[in-house]
Amino acid sequence: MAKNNSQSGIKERVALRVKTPRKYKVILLNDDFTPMDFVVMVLTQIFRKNEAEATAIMLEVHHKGQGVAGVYTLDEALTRSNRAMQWARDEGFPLRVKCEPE
Ligand code: TYC
Repeated sequence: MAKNNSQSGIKERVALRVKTPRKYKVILLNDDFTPMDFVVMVLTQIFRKNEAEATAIMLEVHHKGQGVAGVYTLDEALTRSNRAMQWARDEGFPLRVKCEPE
């Protein structure tokens, strides 16, 4: 494939991407209102963590401001973060979740 920009090599990166789809981190953000046990439930039920992993991630978010709930394809990352935020909204909690490339 011809290269149209020798500085960035965009075409080479596009070609690689076809073989290795980009993964996305789902990141939980801290707030002062969402209960700790609810965040642990989100991590166990939506992000399939065990109780110990979920508690460790929740505490990391609580103490450091954010933490990674999991790494997924874009579709999986968006679906899980939307489910987490919708569940929180349904319960009246302001939990925020963001997705970013790994
Ligand atoms: N800071 C919250 C509290 O003290 C707990 C919390 C943890 C909230 C993680 C959001 O993503 C979060 N109840």
